[in-house]
Amino acid sequence: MADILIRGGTVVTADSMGPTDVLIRDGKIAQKGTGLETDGSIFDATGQWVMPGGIDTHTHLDHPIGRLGVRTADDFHVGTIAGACGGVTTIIDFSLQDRGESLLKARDRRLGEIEPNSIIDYSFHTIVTDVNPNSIKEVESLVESGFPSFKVYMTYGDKKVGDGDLLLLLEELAAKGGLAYLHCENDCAVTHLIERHISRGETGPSFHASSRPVLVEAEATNRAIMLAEIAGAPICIAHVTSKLVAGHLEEARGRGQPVVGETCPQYLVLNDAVYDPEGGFEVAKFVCSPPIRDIDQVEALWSTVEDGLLQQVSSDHAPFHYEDQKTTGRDNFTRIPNGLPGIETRLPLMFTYGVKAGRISPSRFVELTSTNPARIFGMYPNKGSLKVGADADIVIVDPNKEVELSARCLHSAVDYTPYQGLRVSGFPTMTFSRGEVIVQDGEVIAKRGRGHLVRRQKIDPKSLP
Ligand code: DUC
Ligand code: ZN
Ligand code: ZN
Repeated sequence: MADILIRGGTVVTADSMGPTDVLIRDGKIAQKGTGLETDGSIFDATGQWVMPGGIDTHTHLDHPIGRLGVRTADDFHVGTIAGACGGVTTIIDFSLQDRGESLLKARDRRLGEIEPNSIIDYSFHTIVTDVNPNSIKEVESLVESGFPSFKVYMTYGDKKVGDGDLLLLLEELAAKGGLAYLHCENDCAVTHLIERHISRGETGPSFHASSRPVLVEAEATNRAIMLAEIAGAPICIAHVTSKLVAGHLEEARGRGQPVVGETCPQYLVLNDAVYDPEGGFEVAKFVCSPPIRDIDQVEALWSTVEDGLLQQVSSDHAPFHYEDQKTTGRDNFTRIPNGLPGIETRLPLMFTYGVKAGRISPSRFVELTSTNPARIFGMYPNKGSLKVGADADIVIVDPNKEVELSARCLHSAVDYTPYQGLRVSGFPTMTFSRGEVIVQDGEVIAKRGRGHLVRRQKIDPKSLP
């Protein structure tokens, strides 16, 4: 493969920003400096920012929701195209263990689904729904074969793992170099609040939010942290929505516990006005768990992103069509599939509402959306950095190019965007994956199935950001 030179741009990494040329050889970063030359191809990045490709560690592509008999609207081809167009070069999606199923078998089934389809690099977290002696035994093989992270739902019907089983799993993860990635909501409280709404005939989509208040999330998060401390296990708390919850993480980190947290753009850019009953059933477009919080919580959450209390921003991309999927819950909000599309808009939203709004620095933006995700989940520095020798996963962004968001301009199969009409910058003009141009000026030029599996390192609790 001929060398590629990205010339004249401003390189932004998690720790610096400045004018730098980047030379790519054989899919890797070969050299950085000023005044570099090549006989190969040259891309002029004058006036643009050159950054490590985005890493989205929380996507649900082609994800089955058994209870409702639906799958998310994007398969691994469409979903990774949407990701690449939004500057994402690596995803970590999920393999879901059916009850009684081997974790390894669930992982292999998912690999068979993604391999022929993904245009970007990928890995999976293993969702453990059934903690039994065999699942515990399989933890070591998964960690050793490059799959060191394990997702646990503390709520969600038959996917829920109870405290005793969670503790067993955490102990095994601590012993074998794994990390738990936790969805924290108190299942008893959610069930109780849902039943109360339904018994009163309160079945519209707005009641989704009041059945899952912040306290439900805060209680489960605190419990997860305490169980992790008992087990001595490192954990990552998924989709933190409020400062109260982030405060539990802060206390634990203050005690030296290896705990990290993520939030998502929907909790920073939207607020609970989206649940106004005046919106009728269209409110269902914003039904996700945990739900979107009120404006005061949103402002407070920004402060946790600014001052380093939370370590990563992922999308929790879980797209469901409005017309024939969200509408499953027209008569009962508990039957609305939970989730929002976001893989393609994560970087532009964080760029616009974070960097351009002056809330976070360009380096912090890279840290939250690429470098820390790589560090937390065992891929750094080969991913999430522009160090010499790392994979040349690069996005080039024109910071001044604005786009008005609409479902039509995005690449997900879903029929709406929660961000309709917002004007954002931060879409890439070019996305490189291992030195190959996969998107240029909005045109996708990647072969289906070109993505590689990323085998990840064991988790060293001391190296968590
Ligand atoms: N909540 C989740 O936990 N996952 C998918 C989407 C959602 O809303
Ligand atoms: Zn979740
Ligand atoms: Zn999720």
